[in-house]
Order: sequence, then C-alpha cells, then structure tokens
Amino acid sequence: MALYLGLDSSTQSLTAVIIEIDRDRRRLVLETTLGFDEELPQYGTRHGVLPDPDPAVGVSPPLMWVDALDLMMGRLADSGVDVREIAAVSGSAQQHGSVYLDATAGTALASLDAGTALVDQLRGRFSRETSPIWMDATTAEECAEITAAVGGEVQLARRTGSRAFERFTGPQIRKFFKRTPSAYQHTDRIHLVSSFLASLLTGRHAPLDPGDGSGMNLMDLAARDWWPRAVEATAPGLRNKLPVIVAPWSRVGTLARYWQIRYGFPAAQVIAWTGDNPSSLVGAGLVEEGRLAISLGTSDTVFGPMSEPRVDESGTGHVFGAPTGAYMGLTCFQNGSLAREHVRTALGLTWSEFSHTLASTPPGNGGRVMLPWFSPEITPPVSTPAVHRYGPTGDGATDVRAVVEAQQLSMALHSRWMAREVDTIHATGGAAVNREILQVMADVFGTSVFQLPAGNSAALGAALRAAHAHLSDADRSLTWLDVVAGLAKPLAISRVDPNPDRHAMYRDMMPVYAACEAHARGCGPDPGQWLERVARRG
Ligand code: XUL
Repeated sequence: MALYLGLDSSTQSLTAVIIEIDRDRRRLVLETTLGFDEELPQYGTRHGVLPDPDPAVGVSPPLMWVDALDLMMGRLADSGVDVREIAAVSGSAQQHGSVYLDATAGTALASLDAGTALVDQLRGRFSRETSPIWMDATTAEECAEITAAVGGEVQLARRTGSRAFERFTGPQIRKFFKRTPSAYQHTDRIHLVSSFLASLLTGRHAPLDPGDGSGMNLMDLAARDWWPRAVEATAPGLRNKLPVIVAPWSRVGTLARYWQIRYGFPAAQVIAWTGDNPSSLVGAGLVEEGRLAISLGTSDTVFGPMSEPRVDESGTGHVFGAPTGAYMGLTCFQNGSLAREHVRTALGLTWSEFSHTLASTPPGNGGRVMLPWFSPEITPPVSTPAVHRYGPTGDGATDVRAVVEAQQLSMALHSRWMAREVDTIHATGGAAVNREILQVMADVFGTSVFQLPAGNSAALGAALRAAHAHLSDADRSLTWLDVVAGLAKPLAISRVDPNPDRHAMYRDMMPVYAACEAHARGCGPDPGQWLERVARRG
C-alpha cells in the first residue's frame, strides 16, 4: 500500500488529504480541515486575516501557519491512518503571500528539536512579523514604479505572465524595502507561503515551483527563472534573498527528523509545494486543455490549462506555470465567499435558506444588479470597497440572487480573454456543494457544470502531485491522466445542465452587467434604460 499526503494552507484554514494509490485500488482515505480562527484563536485573526481599520490592508501572522502545520501533523498521526505508509508529501498555499526570515532561521530549520513545539523554535526568526497576503491592496505606488522600470505594462505581462498587481509579491517586497529598509536589510530569505511551509517539512530552505513563482511579477515565465530586470526594479540585493526555482515535480527533501520523532512519520519524500490554484488544476482533473474550473472559495477563481501561454495584454488575468510543466490561465475575484456570507448573515439566513431563496427568485432578478464589492476588488480593479445597486428597489430575497448573479456574470465576462470554447466546468471550493449556485453558473456560462468529489481540490491536487512524482520514478511512461484517473473525476450525478432560455437571457444581460461595472467605476454612462429592458423581459 502507498499513501500520499497533500496539504493546503488557505486563507482561512489548513486542510490535509491522504490518498491511496495501488495497482488496483485508488481511494480518498482522509480529508480533514483545521480552521485558523476557531482552532488557533490566540492569533486574533478574522477569516485568517489580522483585523485592520484600513480595508486595503491584508496581513496574517506566519507563526499561525507554523502552529497549524504542527497541530495538523499531530492530528494525522492520531487519526488511525497508518502514517508510516506515507511515501510522499506535497502541498499548496494561498498564492502571493510572503514570509520574511532572518539569518538565524536556516540554522533553526536544520536543527529542529522534536521535544519542543515548532512554533517556539521559529518565534523571533522573522524579520517581518506579519505576512502580506493576496488580499492586500496597498501597493499601487510600487506597482507603478516596477512597471515603469521594466518598460511598461505590456512588457511586464509578456515576460512574467501578469501586469503588476497590488497583491503580487514583487510590489509587496518593494513596499517593505521602501518603508522599513533596515528590516529589509536584516532579511536573509523571502519565501512564498508555499515554500515556507515546505521548508518546515524538510528542515531546510525549500525552493519554489514555477506555478507559485509566476504570481510574483518577478519570474520569467518562459525561462522559469528570475527575470533580472524585474528583480532589480523591485529592491536592491533581492536576488540573494529569493529561493531557487525548480521543476514542479522536484523532490525538495524528506520529512525532517522533527516529524519522524515527534509524530512517527517516515522519511517520506517532500515534493515541491505550489500555489493553491495550480494545485487545484490537478485536483480538479484538468491536466489537458478543453475544460475550465471555477473555485468558489475565499477568492473565486476561474482557471484552465493552457498548452502555450496566451498572455492577457488587457491586464485582467494571469498566466501561471502549471504543475504539469505547461501553463494555466486564471482570473481572480476577491469578493467570493465573504461577499456571499455577508449577504447571508445580513439577512439572518442559514445556507439552506440562502439556496432556497436563490431557487425561488426569478433569473435576471427583475432587472436588479448589485456589484458586491464589500472589500477591494481585484477583477475589475476597485480600490475603495462599495456595494452598488442598479434597477428597481428590492428586498432581502433579491439580494441573494443579486450577489450570485453578479459573481457569475463577472466571472464569465472577465474570463473571456482565455479565448476558449468551454464545454464543461468543474466546480470546486466550499460553495460548490450548493446546487442552486451551480445552476446559475451553468445558465450564465451556457455549459454543463460538475461538482468534484473532494471538498478541497488544492489539497487533493497536492496529494496527486506527490503521487505523480513518486510513481514516475518506477514508471517513466506514467501520464498525468493516469495519475488523476478515478480520484479527480467529477461526480456524474452532480451534473447541472444549462437551461437554454435562461442562458439566452444572461447573454443579453451580459453587456448590461458590464455597463453597470463601468458606471460604478466611473468610466461609463448610467445603465438605467438597459436595465429596464432586462426587467421587462424577466
Ligand atoms: C490567486 C489569488 C487567490 C489566492 C487565494 O491569484 O490571489 O486565489 O491564491 O488563496
């Protein structure tokens, strides 16, 4: 029997998935999640983020991720699963977030003492106590400076896969260097959350993979290595503080003696960690072009595999490296689950009442549109949070439909740059269990939508990537399709088909929705007359 462990450190929680892959057996053995706010309240986070009066600030305590990893590994050892059978481990983490370590951290990692909690051995070794994460939108100035220094937006997007984004690691590093030069000077290593957690597993500074590396505005997408011009434009001496970039299937070490002695894990191989979205690509079974995945998590993301990088020069989306060695396109929306939750709690509804309300309101919402920008939005770029409403006044029920329709219309509109015919969508993330939301998705996109068997496709993807790397050693002909078969296949019974009339209605509504977005952002006329037409049709 061979077991593979996948971990995913997301904004709000840490999930572990263990799978078994044998010649004639493949199964999900265990999936378990640890919520940061609930299980580690001493860090004072809300939804995994430190509260701040400025909605543009998004930072988390890196020690909380250390504590969570230790807690989770202990929990796995006590779960009844024979962890000694784990052959390989990999993981993923929220993208773009960065961890700043001083020069003592390398020695601490190399000499971890199994008798002392991990968190006590890492405390005091950070040159920056908090980590900026993907929800941070405070680096507009640094984005402009880096863009200008490398020769403009188009050049930056062509080279790195994305124009400058405020949450991307390069602009965040630049801001740290400008605001606190001595703390920057004192920084020996800057990790992504993914390579930081891999370092804790192996007991030495881990490299990072091109999938997560391409979310930094620092990596040359084609060369899969640092782009010197962007690195120099970001901060002095940065090259020496960055990890090396390795192929996504690389072994970056074995589980350190800390994990072996403290919890009884074997010296399993540790495979390079990546970002949650690249890992989800594998966990959603999307190892070849032709299908899209939509993840409904803290962020909502639309993504799909690309055999060749088709960079979005309009500046909406990103091209990242994929775990298969190819590429992936992605568009990210910040107002995902927290916006849905905002509407639900404001109305005092349970999730099942939320679904029921969605099902009982008319598609098109009688010409009501809401732009649910409860926090700053990434797509389209909105720096000051505000909820905009258009069309007739509604009640609570119309708000439920409005938030879901706006999210789906926005995803369909802003993923067009990926220029693909979509015939099937694989839905993942917490809200993918909600069939009423999947129905709106199917109707807006005009395609069938399937739900995936594992709740957390990033953690499942990590386990599958660990298996791929380990099994490829013995069988060089092993394909990615062989690896994901049976485990990352959508559930046939979960299929939701689009209704042709409703799809036609949403197609007509799309330009009206786009006009509302443009008006709310101060770059378009009042869409009132078009909304009246939608209302009459509904
Ligand atoms: C992707 C992004 C988010 C985070 C969330 O670009 O910013 O999806 O990865 O974990």
